[in-house]
Amino acid sequence: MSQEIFLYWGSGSTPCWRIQLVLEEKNLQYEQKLLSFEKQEHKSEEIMKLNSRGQLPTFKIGDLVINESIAACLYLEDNFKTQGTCLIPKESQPSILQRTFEALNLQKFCNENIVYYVWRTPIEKQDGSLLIQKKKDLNVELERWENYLAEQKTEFIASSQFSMADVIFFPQLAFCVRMGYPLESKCPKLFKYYETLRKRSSIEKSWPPHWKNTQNSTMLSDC
Ligand SMILES: N[C@@H](CCC(=O)N[C@@H](CS)C(=O)NCC(=O)O)C(=O)O
Repeated sequence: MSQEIFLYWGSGSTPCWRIQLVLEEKNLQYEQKLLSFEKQEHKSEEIMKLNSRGQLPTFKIGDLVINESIAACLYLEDNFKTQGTCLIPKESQPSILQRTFEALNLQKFCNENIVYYVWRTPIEKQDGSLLIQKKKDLNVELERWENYLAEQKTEFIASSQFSMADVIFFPQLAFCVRMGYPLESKCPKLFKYYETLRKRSSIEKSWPPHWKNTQNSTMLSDC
């Protein structure tokens, strides 16, 4: 199967990072274009033609356009199963699929509940007690994942090998750290997981470029 693969992506976008990770793990050749959210490049005509939501990732493989990140990741896994890392080995399929979709809870509790709320609400209109509750909810969610690692006794989030669940979960965890979450003190097992995986080649290669030379936020540092 040799089809042209093209990824439009934005730095720091966890859905974009998922697809980059699968492409790297599968050693696939692909063309890419890094777009700026700040400059609204995701709303350009070039993107809107392919993705009416004007969102990144916008992803093409051959004549197919698959813009939902998890759909694109599953498609790539299915079509390049034997190339590079097998991300959903049959024997661990149930736990991998469970954790793959379950990881979206972290996106909800971190990005949607807190980060977008803070970014989009003028500071004088932010509800302090609501924010405290949202941070408590995030703590509960991360504690759940901390316990999974303790119970499973695996190095990775769903099985003994790097899998699709890590592809979806890791970028989201890294985003929490980027936003200032005190992972080391609150979730030592997750911190060890984070430290181990950040050295993985696919993750190093696709690390959000603007995270390399700018400081982490402190938004979640009081969680
Ligand atoms: N469900 C989509 C979500 C994609 C998404 O929300 N992308 C964000 C960046 S992380 C975006 O493009 N936001 C700009 C906008 O919605 O206008 C996926 O997983 O691929």
